[in-house]
Amino acid sequence: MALLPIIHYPDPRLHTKAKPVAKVDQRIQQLVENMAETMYAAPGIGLAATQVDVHERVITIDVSEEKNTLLVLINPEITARSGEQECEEGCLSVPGIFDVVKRSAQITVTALNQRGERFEFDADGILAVCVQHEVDHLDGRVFVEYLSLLKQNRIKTKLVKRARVTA
Ligand code: K1U
Ligand code: ZN
Repeated sequence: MALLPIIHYPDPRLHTKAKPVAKVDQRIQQLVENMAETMYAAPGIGLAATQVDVHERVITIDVSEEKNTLLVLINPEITARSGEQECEEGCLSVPGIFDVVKRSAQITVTALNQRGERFEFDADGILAVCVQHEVDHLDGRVFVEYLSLLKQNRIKTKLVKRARVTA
């Protein structure tokens, strides 16, 4: 297992649209293991492959208190949405920035698991928020893009300055 470096906003690689996984093989299983280790170490409740500069449609999520319920989504599709909810979000690619985003309240998701088997589930609450946030990453979208342009520019300036100081 290995910890993977996480790309930080405003790195343009975060805007790459990830390609579907053609085959869930040993390489993808290794990627899933490394992503899970990276997510737990961060710590985070989700991670999309885009954030570790792998542009394939793979997500890891664990919203459990005990951090013992890993959810792996390969080629996820949100097939139904209803309602609205507002939730404060953070992002491992936008460290130290938290803001409220409006998203669907209930979703239905279909995906492959780490064995390549298709499954479907309904989600609400923080799980629904996290799935939508991570699928956005696979589509090259970062949560700050839901905020005003003024806020986006302030966040960009702050993170670029911080990156210069820590370089
Ligand atoms: O995709 C990511 O960058 C991970 C992100 C997921 C997320 C958080 C909140 C709302 C929507 C999506 C994070 O995990 S940020 C860190 C975080 O929220 C957290 C970390 C430790 C414990 C609890 C939460
Ligand atoms: Zn994120």
